Amino acid sequence: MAKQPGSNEPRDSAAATFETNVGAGGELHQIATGDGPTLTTQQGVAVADDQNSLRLGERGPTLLEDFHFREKIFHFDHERIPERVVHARGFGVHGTFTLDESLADYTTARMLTEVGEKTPMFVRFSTVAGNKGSFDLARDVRGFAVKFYTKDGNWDIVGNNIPVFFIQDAIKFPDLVHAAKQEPDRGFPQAQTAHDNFWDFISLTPEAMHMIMWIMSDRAIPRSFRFMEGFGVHSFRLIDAAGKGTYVKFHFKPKLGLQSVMWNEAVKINGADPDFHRRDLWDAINMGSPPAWDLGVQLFDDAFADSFDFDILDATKIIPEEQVPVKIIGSFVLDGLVDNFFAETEQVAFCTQNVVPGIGFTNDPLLQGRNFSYLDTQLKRLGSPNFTHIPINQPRGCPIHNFQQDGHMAMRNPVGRVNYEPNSWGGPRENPTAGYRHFAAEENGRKAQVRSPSFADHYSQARQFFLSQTEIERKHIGDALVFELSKCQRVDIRGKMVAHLRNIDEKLALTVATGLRLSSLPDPAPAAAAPIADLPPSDALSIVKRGPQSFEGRKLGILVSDGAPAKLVTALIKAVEKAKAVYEVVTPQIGGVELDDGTVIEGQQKIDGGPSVLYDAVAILLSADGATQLSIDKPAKDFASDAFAHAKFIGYSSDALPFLAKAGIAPEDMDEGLIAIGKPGDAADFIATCGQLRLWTRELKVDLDAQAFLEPLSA
Ligand code: HDE
Repeated sequence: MAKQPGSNEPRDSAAATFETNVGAGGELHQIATGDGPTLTTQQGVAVADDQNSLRLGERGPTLLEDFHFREKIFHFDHERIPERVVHARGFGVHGTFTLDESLADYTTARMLTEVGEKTPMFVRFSTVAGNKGSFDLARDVRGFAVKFYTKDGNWDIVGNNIPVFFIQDAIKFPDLVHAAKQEPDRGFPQAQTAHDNFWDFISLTPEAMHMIMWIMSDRAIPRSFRFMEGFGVHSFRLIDAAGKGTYVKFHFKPKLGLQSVMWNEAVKINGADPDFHRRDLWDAINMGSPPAWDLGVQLFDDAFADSFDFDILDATKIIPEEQVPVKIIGSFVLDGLVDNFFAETEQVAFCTQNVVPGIGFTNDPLLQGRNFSYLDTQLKRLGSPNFTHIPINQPRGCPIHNFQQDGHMAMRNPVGRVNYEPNSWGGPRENPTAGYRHFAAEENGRKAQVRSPSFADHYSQARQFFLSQTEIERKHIGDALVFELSKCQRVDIRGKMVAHLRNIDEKLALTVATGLRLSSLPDPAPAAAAPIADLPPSDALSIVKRGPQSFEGRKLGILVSDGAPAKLVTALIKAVEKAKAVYEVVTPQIGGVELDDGTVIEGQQKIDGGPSVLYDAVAILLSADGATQLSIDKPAKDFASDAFAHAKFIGYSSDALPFLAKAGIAPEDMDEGLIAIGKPGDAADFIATCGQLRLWTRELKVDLDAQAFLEPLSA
């Protein structure tokens, strides 16, 4: 049987035992003993007693003389470093990139030219708005930050799972982040944009409208880090040996396909398992099923840039894949868990300025601003310009030689007499051939605080994104807008947003206005540039159109009772494993159940701890008695009714039918997503159907908001 989720063994399992000794004065000394090295102070002094501080008399005051106690508490007091202002909650893992196709015609970067070259990397996934202790399934952008330890030095692509951004100029970033995070007077809401300040700022920032379509779409509630795309967002530049530049956009495409959850599901997952995304990745890597992505590039030149409808320096725009195809050049596997979360995930310092020879920047004003911000932020967080000496930040593929010295926590000072350059002694020298050369761009113009007119169109690609979605994805965007704006207390902010939506799609605007019960439809917001209404839709923008059609990497929850049919349970488990998926057995008590052939199967979750929102599909295999017993149990009934409401596929044994009816799935509600598993042979068919992931047609029947979507009020 394959390894199942949560089965990670502790890395060091030496057990401790306690011994109680009686001292000369009759006092008690309790000492933990066991295998393992001697406990020491930071100075290397062996510790005799780690249970009791030094005190005068058995019940007397604690003495300052106890250097071990003071060192231990002092160190503890200073354990925290400032969390990231944004992207505070993250999860990092190691991996390896392998190049399949050379970009030697465009760049000198060895990582992108030496076919077969394997480059170690570290990736940190994150949410943006929530604090470090917030939940994983916030509606939010996900950070997808990558550090490649290349032979030419460290190269960071500090990307997101959404290819555009809210703003066009870095000077607006503090305002955006202030508006999105907790409101300053009350310190809430946490990890959510559903509040007045965020929507106030957005309603006054038309350039955000394309990004708003993306974050109101299911992209912002991904099922797993493993099923997310990543994007470098900006146009970067590849530079060849002759100094010629080619524009490039970076894409990461998950081999397992795209998948998201539903909003109602996300809300419940956050309660059931706030660590849902990190646990998912931890489990997948631990079980030996590491996720992988293709690395792709969109390459284009000045001629394309000049002919494109939008400015390629504007980070609120994409270049549709249909216009410039994504060329896959290699892939990466993320298969290494960190040894220590703080040392690696917390201390990793990504900087957009970290590029290697052959890779350069463009004038994207967001990128230019980021190049300042990331270095600056690392000094604040890590406290020293020597943050590059921390192992996770050190280059691995190349030597480091320079005359930078001293500072807090310097681990790597130049040796010898010389610490300046040029010098007559020796030591590191510049290398005009291999050294980094900035792209020699021709620049001229007026020095002024301006925004180029080529950045003025804020609605056309928002519309293109919306119209590229399937019907159900469009509904979800409408639902999300109604949900978020319903949390705004100021009615005028709701109206201002609908005014923007009118420039994107009239039906969407009407749906949202209906969902909010606006008394009248506001006029469209004034547009700085007339929107282009007929940009062709792009299938690459839809999650559903890029769905995997396979259950691989997904998780089945199997609810069983005492007396459940053993043959069906066994067949189902086999089918899950064959599909390279995983399962968890959910039982009334964690100790498990006895199946009808007498075998005992352990539960991985007790019903209340394993609600169906944690699974991609569920099977409910009960005996007749089990069905009767569970019919009074609310968590068990929620298991079934939530799976139904979340449009999941549900397999069931015939004896489970009365239970389903009690859970609110009446005989007349039965649809093709409810699949009888009557004999072992049905199990494989059920799992094959689960590959469709959801039965979206059901959603329209179980959601009142669908009415506003199906029949919005007319203007
Ligand atoms: Fe960031 N961003 N950002 N950002 N960003 C940070 O750096 C910033 C932007 C992104 O896992 C900070 O180390 C500015 C776009 C990721 O450690 C900070 C602007 C994109 C991460 C910062 C942006 C990102 C950060 C906070 C506007 C997608 C997490 C802590 C110009 C392409 C990296 C830190 C990790 C983190 C500044 C906009 C992605 C404050 C000024 C666009 C994935 O430096």
